[in-house]
Amino acid sequence: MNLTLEHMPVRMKNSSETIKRYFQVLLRKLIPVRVEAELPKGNKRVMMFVGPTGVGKTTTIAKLAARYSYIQEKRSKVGIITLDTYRIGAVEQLFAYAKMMRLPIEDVVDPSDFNSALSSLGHCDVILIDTVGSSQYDKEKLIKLNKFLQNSQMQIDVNLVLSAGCKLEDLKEIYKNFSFLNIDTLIFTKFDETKVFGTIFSLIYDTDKPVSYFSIGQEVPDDIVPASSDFLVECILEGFEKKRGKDGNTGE
Ligand SMILES: Nc1nc2c(ncn2[C@@H]2O[C@H](COP(=O)(O)OP(=O)(O)OP(=O)(O)O)[C@@H](O)[C@H]2O)c(=O)[nH]1
Ligand SMILES: [Mg+2]
Repeated sequence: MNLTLEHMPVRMKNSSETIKRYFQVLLRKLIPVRVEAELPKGNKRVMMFVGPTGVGKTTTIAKLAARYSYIQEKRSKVGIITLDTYRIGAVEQLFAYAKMMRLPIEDVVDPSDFNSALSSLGHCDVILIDTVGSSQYDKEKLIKLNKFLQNSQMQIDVNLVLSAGCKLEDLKEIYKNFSFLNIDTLIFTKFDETKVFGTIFSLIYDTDKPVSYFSIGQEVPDDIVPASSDFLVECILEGFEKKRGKDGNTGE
């Protein structure tokens, strides 16, 4: 951007509005976005959420479960599966959300039981699968996760969940080490905890993986927006806080 500014005609450089518009037009075309209405592989949405610890996988699932089953005009039958049976309290977190929303939920410990859980939610249009958070360097956990995917009789859409505040070097390492799971789309969380959005932009641009959602706070179900390049570019140019003030908090 600095280089572009240097070479810009003086007449353009004098107007901050013109500069902003110039970069908006330029940047918005550079990153791939997955439109929400587009169904992932297969006829249903069977979405698995993977990623490092504490990035907001479970919270994102709770938001999307509400979004797909109650908020969107076209209401879908939603079911939930959790593979995060490893830690004390993890299953209860998602069971509590499912109970509140009256949605069916299954927990699966062993990869060989995964298909029967998928079958028992066969009547659902959308199945959201939570997984245990894993360091990108914890090979054992990642291999176990892959066993679930390999055992599955259904096509699974793999969503890599990443925190917006993470350093670019770490984001790249996380992407690299999770990519053997065949990532379909990226989700970024914690927009409210950073002021720097160029890192996210760079990762989406470098990996050329479409981004599908942005999580913009802790509130379930409100703090999630379908990704758009306009929204991200505006966060880069103006910051998230300012945007929140201007448009309410959705940016939609
Ligand atoms: N500020 C902010 N907090 C968030 C956002 N999304 C999730 N959180 C919070 O981050 C914390 C961790 O969220 P979880 O959904 O449990 O994260 P997780 O990825 O499932 O964590 P593990 O299962 O432990 O790997 C909770 O306190 C959430 O409320 C967000 O967009 N912004
Ligand atoms: Mg979790």
